[in-house]
Amino acid sequence: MVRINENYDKLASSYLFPEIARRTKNFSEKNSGVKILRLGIGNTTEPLTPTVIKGLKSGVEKLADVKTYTGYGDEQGDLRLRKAICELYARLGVSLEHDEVFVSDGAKPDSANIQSIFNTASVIAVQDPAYPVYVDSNVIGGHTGKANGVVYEKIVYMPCNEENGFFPQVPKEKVDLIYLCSPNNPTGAVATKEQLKGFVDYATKNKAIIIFDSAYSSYISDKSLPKSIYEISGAKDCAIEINSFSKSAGFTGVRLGWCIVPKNLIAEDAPFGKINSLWNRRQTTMFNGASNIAQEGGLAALTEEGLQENQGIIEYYMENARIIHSALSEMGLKVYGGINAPYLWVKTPNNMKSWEFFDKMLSEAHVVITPGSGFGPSGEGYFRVSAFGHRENIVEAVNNIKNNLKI
Ligand code: PL4
Repeated sequence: MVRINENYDKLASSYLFPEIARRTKNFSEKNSGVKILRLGIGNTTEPLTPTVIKGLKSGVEKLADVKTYTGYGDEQGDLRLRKAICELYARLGVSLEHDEVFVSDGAKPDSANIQSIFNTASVIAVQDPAYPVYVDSNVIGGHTGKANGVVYEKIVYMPCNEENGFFPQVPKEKVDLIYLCSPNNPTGAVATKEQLKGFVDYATKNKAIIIFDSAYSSYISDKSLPKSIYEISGAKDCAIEINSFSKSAGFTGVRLGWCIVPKNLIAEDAPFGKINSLWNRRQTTMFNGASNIAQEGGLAALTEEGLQENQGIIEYYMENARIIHSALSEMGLKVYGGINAPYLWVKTPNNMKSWEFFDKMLSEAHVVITPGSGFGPSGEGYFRVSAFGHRENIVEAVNNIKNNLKI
């Protein structure tokens, strides 16, 4: 008799974002005609830039001609794109080889799948709060024990709170796989070089590996802050980095990302090159390469013109962040993030529970936010506001909050 993967039954709750969608739909059905403004999911709204559109179109046109048509490409990605990604890192002073770059269909699948190349006995550490994919994928992959209330056995939660500026201390115990995200979803905090160095030193000492999610690195404007963990010396020996075109170039629907797996990485039973070859084996077996059209768009996004145009869109979203930041602060709320990141992390008024506040915000201001507790136990009592959105919707949402939210 066939049996299911019982790890799915360990999952403590439904995936955060569909749950938000379910509650919003429910409200909408009961309040027809009410305009709902969505600052919940971090979803891009502004059109792709002319250079990117030109790149995508050239990808389509190549497919229309027998001389330039391509079918399956390399599972690891188009060599031109892998080299362009290496050049992007070279601007940060980071030297990578193209076979350390794996092009993918986004940071979410990579951050969910990467656990599969590590032993199920590995002890996982996550920032708390964190993008829920890290925890849920490890639950499904059998790396955790069962849920104990809102936490899972065998996961080490590294609290990120006001006291530590929303960046954790290195774990006291020995852990094997450490997920870090900077700029952080959901808190908007950005790790300094010194903070990352602490984790690189810990990983080196404990033969641990850091999974560094830098999906929002292009939102860092403070030049002293690292955009890649490889800016820290020693990181190529102990860190995998995941990034994406979703937030840097508006590819949330186009789908394109990458994962850097340095050959230098080692594990207890994996000498030089082995972890890189395991990820290569995983990808060649379970992934058939990113869309060739999307990759032409990605190549265009990484040209000088593409980068410059997208910088304009990033600044547009960051102006949204400033508008939200100043409005919520003026209301007396405690607002964090939103300076080098497109998310604002806000303390709920009167210590309200996150989901309770979600319902209040929706019913009084008709604005969808993301409840902090959906990102982990330390997120309780906070909510996240996304700065992605058309300016007029952001302004309308902020006015609704100022005029109608009773706090
Ligand atoms: C909604 C830290 C958003 N349905 O688009 P990708 O796959 O290249 O990147 C996904 C991703 C990866 N890493 C981090 C992220 O924050 C995200 C996107 N997160 C959010 O609102 O938190 C979109 C979420 C999507 C989901 O379920 O993940």
